[in-house]
Amino acid sequence: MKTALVTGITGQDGAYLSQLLLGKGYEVFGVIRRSSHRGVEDHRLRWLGIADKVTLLDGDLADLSSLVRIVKDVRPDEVYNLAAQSFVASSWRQPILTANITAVGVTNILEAIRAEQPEARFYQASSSEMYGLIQEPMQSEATPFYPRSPYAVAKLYGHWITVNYRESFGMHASSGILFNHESPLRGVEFVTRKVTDGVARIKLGLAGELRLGNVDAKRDWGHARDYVKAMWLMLQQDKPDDYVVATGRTTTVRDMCRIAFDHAGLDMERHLVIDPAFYRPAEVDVLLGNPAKAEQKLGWRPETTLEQMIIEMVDADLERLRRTTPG
Ligand code: NDP
Ligand code: GDR
Repeated sequence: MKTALVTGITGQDGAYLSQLLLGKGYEVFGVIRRSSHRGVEDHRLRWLGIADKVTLLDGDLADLSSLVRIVKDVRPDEVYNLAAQSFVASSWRQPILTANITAVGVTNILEAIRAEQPEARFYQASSSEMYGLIQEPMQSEATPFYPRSPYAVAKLYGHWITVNYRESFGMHASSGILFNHESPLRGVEFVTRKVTDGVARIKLGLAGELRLGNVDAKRDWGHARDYVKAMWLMLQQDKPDDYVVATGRTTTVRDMCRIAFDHAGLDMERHLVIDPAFYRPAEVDVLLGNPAKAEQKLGWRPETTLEQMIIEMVDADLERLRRTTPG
């Protein structure tokens, strides 16, 4: 039986990845912060019915000693580093925390592996946000980076330290440059889930409007359930490498939003309010990934369309609100 260690196991990707690994017969361990409210924070694992099938261990990406102890105890075959301060908008308000976790935290987990289990295979959750002010219409592994937020700057450090440990120490360290991926387990602060939750609330008479920022921004959106498969595939390769994971289709926030309103039978123009409070100090206007390398080398392909995903998310939010709203 193979053993996997997942940081960020209480997040969206951590939950889907754990489900995938358990299905493949792995023993799964996760790092959980003391500050996480376990009952609440493991709700994603419960939602997938796997909360009692994984082992959660106290640790923090900012605390090297906790990571050394965990790697020593677990002796993982594979380590997936998904933990981060992952919300771009918060990174301007908490730039130093973002750097400590999303950037330096990557070196902490790499050092723990190097010290205790150097043969473990390592996955780093890199991001399309690293492209930022891109110069090319489609971004691939060869596209230069130009980060536009403290989050993206921190992810760029995490990306390059992963490449550096691979080249310096011969570690099996791979980096997935993942474009936006969503699901019913997405945090409600991110735009797709904010939209599907908001549309469900309007449909049920719990809210009258949905306030968004820049609806002209374009993103390449896929489903998290599909994207965690690419993470696993990267660690099954003989050689570590970096891969773009994307759908190859980009859509405005406005058009994504329209899918949700249409599915609920609501008129978007009556409920959508543009609120400058949600504008960012610097924006990434458009992202569009070229997943050709992942398709050729990993045999990976996205399986869910944007329409299918948004409909799944609206239905899940309707179901959740009907269940939890009194009366
Ligand atoms: P989430 O925000 O849903 O999850 C983040 C996880 O990190 C949570 O489990 C959180 O724990 C944990 N975490 C935060 N700070 C610490 C810390 N100091 N020590 C230990 N754990 C910590 O993110 P996603 O699942 O969406 O994303 C997973 C990774 O992929 C992130 O690194 C993200 O930046 C990156 N990424 C995501 C993309 C996407 O579209 N989803 C695209 C590209 C990259 P807690 O529950 O305690 O808050
Ligand atoms: P992003 O995701 O910043 O791309 O980072 P998010 O869903 O937050 O924003 C996407 C785009 O929508 C615009 N937008 C709004 N965003 C939010 N959150 N709320 C709003 O009200 C709103 N209105 C418009 C944003 O300006 C932006 O252009 C996500 C995270 O998961 C990162 O961790 C990950 O690395 C990247 O995706 C790839």
